[in-house]
Amino acid sequence: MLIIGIAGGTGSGKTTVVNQIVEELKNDEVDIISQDSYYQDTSHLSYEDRVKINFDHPKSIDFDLLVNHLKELKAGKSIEEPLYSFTEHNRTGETRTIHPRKVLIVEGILILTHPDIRELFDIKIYVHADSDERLIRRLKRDINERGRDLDEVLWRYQTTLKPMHQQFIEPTKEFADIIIPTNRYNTVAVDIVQTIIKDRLS
Ligand code: UZR
Ligand code: MG
Repeated sequence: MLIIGIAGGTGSGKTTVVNQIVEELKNDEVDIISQDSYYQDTSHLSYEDRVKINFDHPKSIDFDLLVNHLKELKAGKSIEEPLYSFTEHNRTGETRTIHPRKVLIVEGILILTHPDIRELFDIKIYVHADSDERLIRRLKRDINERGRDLDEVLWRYQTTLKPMHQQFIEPTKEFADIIIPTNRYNTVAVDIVQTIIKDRLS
């Protein structure tokens, strides 16, 4: 199994890159695991306390569970991925069965911060977009898809997203094998990744 880790700040275009990579593969050849599914279980907290969690800090992620799951998959076993609710800021209690595949993609802002997880990746990718581009995309997404307002998004960006990005996310660029720029539409970088995948699979 080939495990590809894809990191990059919020709004950097990780989802787009993942979709482009997956496009060339058959459904039963690939699966995608999102870091979002591995936020810590916060069932013991009230909703008011869960909202205050810093979701951009590495300690908000249950890396132990993610490491275990990746090891199980590598050993040819299936796992139960916890499903997460962004409105409840908690696990839903439901899971999705993930079977071992030829290619597994793991994506998330903090995915390259953890040494054990980096070890498990065969290819490490960092998706880069300028911070103004990322803020524009984040604003549009949170307002259009997550029901937040302008002031709230900007406040979160300045007080949490930007400092956490600078402290924890941006520094992981040095661990990347490939850095994909997404300020503009880019097909060459994805072509290169697809070539590597085909080469490894054949
Ligand atoms: P991407 N996030 C939420 O908004 N709510 C949650 O319950 C859990 C996470 C956000 C998180 C982070 N920060 O910036 C973003 N906040 O999801 C990462 N606040 O997702 O890489 O798709 O932007
Ligand atoms: Mg995303």
